[in-house]
Amino acid sequence: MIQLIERASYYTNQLAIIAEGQTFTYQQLLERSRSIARYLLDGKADLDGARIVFMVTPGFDYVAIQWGIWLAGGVAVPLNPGSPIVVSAYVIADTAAEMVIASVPYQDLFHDYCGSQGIALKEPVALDSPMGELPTVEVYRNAMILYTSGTTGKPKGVVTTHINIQSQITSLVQAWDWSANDHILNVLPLHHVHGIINVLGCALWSGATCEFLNKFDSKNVFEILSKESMTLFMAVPTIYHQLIQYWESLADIDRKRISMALSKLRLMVSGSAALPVSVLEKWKALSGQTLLERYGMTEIGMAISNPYVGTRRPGYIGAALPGVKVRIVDEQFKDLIDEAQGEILVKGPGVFKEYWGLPEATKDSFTLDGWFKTGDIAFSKNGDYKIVGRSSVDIIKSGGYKISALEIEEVLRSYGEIADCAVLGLPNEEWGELIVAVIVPKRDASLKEKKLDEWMRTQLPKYKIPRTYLFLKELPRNAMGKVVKKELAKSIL
Ligand code: MCA
Ligand code: AMP
Repeated sequence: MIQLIERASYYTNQLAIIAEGQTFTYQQLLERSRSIARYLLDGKADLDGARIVFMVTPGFDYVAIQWGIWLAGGVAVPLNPGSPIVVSAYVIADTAAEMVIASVPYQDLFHDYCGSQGIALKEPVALDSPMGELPTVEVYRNAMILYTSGTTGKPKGVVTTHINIQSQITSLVQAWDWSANDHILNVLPLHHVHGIINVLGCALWSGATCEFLNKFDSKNVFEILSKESMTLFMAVPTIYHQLIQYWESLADIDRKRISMALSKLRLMVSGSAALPVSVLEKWKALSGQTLLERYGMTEIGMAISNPYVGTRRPGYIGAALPGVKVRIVDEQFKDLIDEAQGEILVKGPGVFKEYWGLPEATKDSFTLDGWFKTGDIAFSKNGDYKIVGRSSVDIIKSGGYKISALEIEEVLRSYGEIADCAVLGLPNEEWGELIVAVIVPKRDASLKEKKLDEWMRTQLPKYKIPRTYLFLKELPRNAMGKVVKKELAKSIL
C-alpha cells in the first residue's frame, strides 16, 4: 500500500496543487492518477517495476503522472527538462524504460530517438482510461530512480523503494511539524530529492498545498511568498543569495512590504549545499527568519538538521533527524569523537536500496555492517555536526546541483581538438562553486571557446557547463590528482 497516496483520501476537498493560476484538490489528484495508472496498465494486472521516464512541467500533471506510475506498479524516473537528448537518452537506455511521457514543449526532443528505439512516446493528455482494476503495491517494491553524479564518469541511478520514500518524508514531517494547514512554494527542480521529497512529498503527505513556480524568478517568488496563506519555503543557498540581491535592488517601500510578508512564514529551510553564514545573516536581517540548514543526499534523503524549535547554529547542520543514525568515522571506519574530522556514515529506513544495475558500486558505497558512506567530511561539536568538505575533489556543488568533474572531463576529451583537461570547482559565494575547465588544446588546433561552449550545451545540462574555459599549454604533472587540482584552483584564484 502506498501510504502517501492512500492518505489523500483523508483530504479530498483540500487544495493539493496550485500551478499556472489553476487549483487542484486531492480528489482531483486521486482521480487523475488512477486514470493514468489504468492507461499505463493497458489491461495488464501490474507494471511489475517497469520504468517510465517522464519530462513533465512541474504542476498537476507531473504529480498525477508520478502517482499514476506508482499506482500501476511502475518505477518513476523523472528527467531534467534542461537536459539535451544525449543525457535523457542515457537515462532511458540505462533504465531500459518502456515509455517516455513528455509535456508538449518537450515532445520534439524525444520524437526521433523514441521512434528509432521503438519506445512509446506519450503526451500527458493522452494518458486517460476510465475503467480497470489497479494492483496492490507493496512498500518494499522499487518506486523511483533519480540520477546522481559520483566519482565515476557517468551518473548513477539511485533506486528508492516506497518504504524509503515514506521514511524520508515522515522523518521531515515530524521534525519540521508539517500539517494540513501548510502552504509551500516549490521553485526547485523535480528531478532531485529536495524538490520531490522535502517539498512536494512532505506537502502531499500532510494534506498541505504545494504551489509551483515553473521557472525561478525572484520577483515572482516574493509575490507568491507574500500570500497570506503561505507558511513554508525551501531552497538552495544560491536562491537565497539571488533573492537577497533582488531585494536589495528594490525601493524602500517594496523592501518593507516584502520583509513584513516573509516574517509571517513559520519556517524557511536551506540545503543541498553549505549555507554561507553571510547569507544566513543577511536573510535574517531582511526577513526576521533564521534559515534552518539541513543536510542530505540523493541516496539517503535528509539525515541531519538544525532544530525546528531551539537554537539553529550558523555554519552547522544540526543533529540526526528522527529515524536516522549518523556516525563520524576515520578511514578504517572507527568512530571519532571530540571534534575529530571524519566521514559521515548514515543508516536508516530512508537509505536507498541500490544503484540501478550496479551491484559492485552499491556494495562499495556501504560498510560491511551496512552504513552508507556519504563521502562528506564533518565533525561534531556540542551535539551539532559541521561539514568541512568532501573526500573527493572531483565532486563539485554549483547552484545546489552535484556535478562530477570527471563527467565533464570525459565529455571535453571527446572533443576532437582537446589533448588534455582538468575540471575544477572554485569557491563562490553565490553559486557555492563555479565550474572551471582548464584545457590543453591539441597541437595546431584552433580551439574557439564559443564553439566549444555551444557543443558542450548539446552534451550536458546547462548547470554542468563550465562557466570559464582556461587554455594552457600544458597541465601540471598529474593534474587529476587531488593535490595538484587544488593547487591549480589556487593559482586560478
Ligand atoms: C546558471 N548560471 C550559473 C550557474 N547556473 N552561473 C554559474 N554557475 C552555475 N551553476 C547562470 C546562467 O549562465 C545564466 O546566466 C543565469 O545563471 C541564469 O541561468 P538559468 O539556467 O536560467 O539559471 P536559473 O534557472 O536561474 O537557475 C539557478 C537556480 C538553479 C534556480 C539556483 O540552479 C536551481 O534550481 N538549483 C537548485 C538545484 C537543486 O534543487 N538541487 C538539489 C539537488 P546568463 O543570464 O548570464 O546567461 S541536491 C539534493 O536533492 C540533496 C538531496 C539535498 O541535500 O537537497
Ligand atoms: P546530491 O547527491 O545532489 O543529493 O547532493 C548531496 C550532497 O550535497 C551531499 O553529499 C553534500 O556534499 C551536499 N550537501 C547537502 N546539504 C548540505 C549542507 N547543508 N551543507 C553542505 N553540503 C551539503
